[in-house]
Amino acid sequence: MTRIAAEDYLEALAAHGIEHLFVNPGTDFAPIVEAFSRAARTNQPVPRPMVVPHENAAVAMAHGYTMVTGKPQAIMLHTNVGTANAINMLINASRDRVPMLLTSGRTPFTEQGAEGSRSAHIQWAQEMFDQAGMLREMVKWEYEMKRGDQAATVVDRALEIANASPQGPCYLSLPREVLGEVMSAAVESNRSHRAIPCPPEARAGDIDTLADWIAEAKNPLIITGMLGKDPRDSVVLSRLAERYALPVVPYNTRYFALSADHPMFQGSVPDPLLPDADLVIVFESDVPWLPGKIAPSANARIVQIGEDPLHGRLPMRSFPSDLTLTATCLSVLEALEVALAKRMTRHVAERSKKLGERSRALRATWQQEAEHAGQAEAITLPWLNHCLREIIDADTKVISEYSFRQEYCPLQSPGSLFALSSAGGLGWGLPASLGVKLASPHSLVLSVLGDGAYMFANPTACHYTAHNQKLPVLTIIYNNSLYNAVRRATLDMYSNGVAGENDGRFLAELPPASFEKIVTAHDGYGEKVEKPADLPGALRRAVQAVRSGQQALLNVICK
Ligand SMILES: Cc1ncc(C[n+]2csc(CCOP(=O)(O)OP(=O)(O)O)c2C)c(N)n1
Repeated sequence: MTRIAAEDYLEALAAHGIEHLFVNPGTDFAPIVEAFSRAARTNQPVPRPMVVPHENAAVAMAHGYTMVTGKPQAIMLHTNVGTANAINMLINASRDRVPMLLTSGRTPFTEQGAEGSRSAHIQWAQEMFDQAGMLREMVKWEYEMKRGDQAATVVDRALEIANASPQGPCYLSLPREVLGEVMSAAVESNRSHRAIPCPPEARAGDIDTLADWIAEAKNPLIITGMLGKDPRDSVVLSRLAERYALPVVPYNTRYFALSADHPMFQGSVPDPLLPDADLVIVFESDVPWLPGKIAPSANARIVQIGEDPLHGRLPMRSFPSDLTLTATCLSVLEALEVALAKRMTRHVAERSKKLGERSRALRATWQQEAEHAGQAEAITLPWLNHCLREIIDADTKVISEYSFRQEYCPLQSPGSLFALSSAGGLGWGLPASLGVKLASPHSLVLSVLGDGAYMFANPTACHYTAHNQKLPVLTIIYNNSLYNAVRRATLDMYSNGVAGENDGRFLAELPPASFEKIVTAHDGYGEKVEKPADLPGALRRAVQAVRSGQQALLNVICK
């Protein structure tokens, strides 16, 4: 049998360790279908294809999988229309630097005469002058495969760029004629001789400066954003924070940075500590505080650390920095441990006492809030989170689309928390939880989402995939019948305006729906919960369903 370029292409993906190709196919896929079929016949290693019936879900699944494994995955979508559907989740992955290979078919460029030329009406209207133009800003690199014999080298190039620091998505468009090109032999790749540059590490001199500043500081403060992407980050941070009494605020954290049980966990918002801090150390945070609301003291030393500490892909950002380190969190934390061990650190004992007391007081407040919430008429966020304590174990993975709060439900394990990208493209949590489950089949995987976020996720596509791919996840909807973030934004500007008279609810109200019924259409377990006292039992029943292999959803009606 003749060989086609799509076979080289799939084999190149497999050679890069890509285990899954999340696909949403179209008329452009014929050579890919043929190549998968041939591979199945010959037992040739290729990624496992998985049909996901919405493009955003496919990208978020890849995102979720990579957050757990660190390994980029590939997605293939249909021409411009399918690709357009995926851009919301691509923006999330791009801003949070999650490596992936996003690909789409390209409508055949020849109208007739070639193998793979146009054969359907849509193939004229689906052609664009610049298909990649709609997503170019959100990828590190993009290319259109021009010839069949490029199949291996374009994959090599895409993945070396996606994997190099700072990581991120790459895009490849795949014309049908090119994928279907008949090849005389398998194409060669020199990928084993193309070493990817190592992620950056800080210079020794900068580490010394930072260690000196920490040793002198009276009121240091650590703010983290993406720290914990490498789970080892949080292990070293935990040691360092305790040893040197360094308060930590994981602010809009995307990963588990520090347990809320740690005495140096000082809440999730920097505002109470920021004005008095004389040293602010920012680890991988695009927005370490909201400058319109709060600012560090003018005398404070500010340190910004990250693989791209200037966040060069953000058009505008002007946070101050007295020391800017282009380095991974882990390399800085490890180097600091060594450097600080050689220094006389002042103020540690007094700070340890002061912050320890503050942490105890905060934890008592959170506990009281939760207990109080348990007595209330309606379920609230503190109660929902507090009840999660009972079902979460060291191996549980929590996906948060804003609604999870460690304050009420401390986690303990590095790699146990994954939260929505700083870009805030809603509809991510549920499909990301499917990717996380795919990567960690033995863990309890639960997502906590708003009712708005749930609907953005194309729930039917996600529940359908959970069922068909045997990915039993637990979805918990914090259902306040509201776009509360929209309401808050209205009140921020117009609490004294006419909109404020209606509590900012205009355009933000979401009439309630029985979301628990949707999951049952996909053989899932669904329950609506309305009373605080009913929540623990409902969670237990849902976990039981999940443990028995059934996806589950709780529609938690909240105030
Ligand atoms: C794809 C997308 N569309 C719109 C928005 C704007 N937006 C931000 S928050 C929000 C409301 C979210 O509602 P919900 O998930 O119920 O959470 P709540 O704000 O009520 O806590 C919306 C619509 C967005 N971030 N992403």
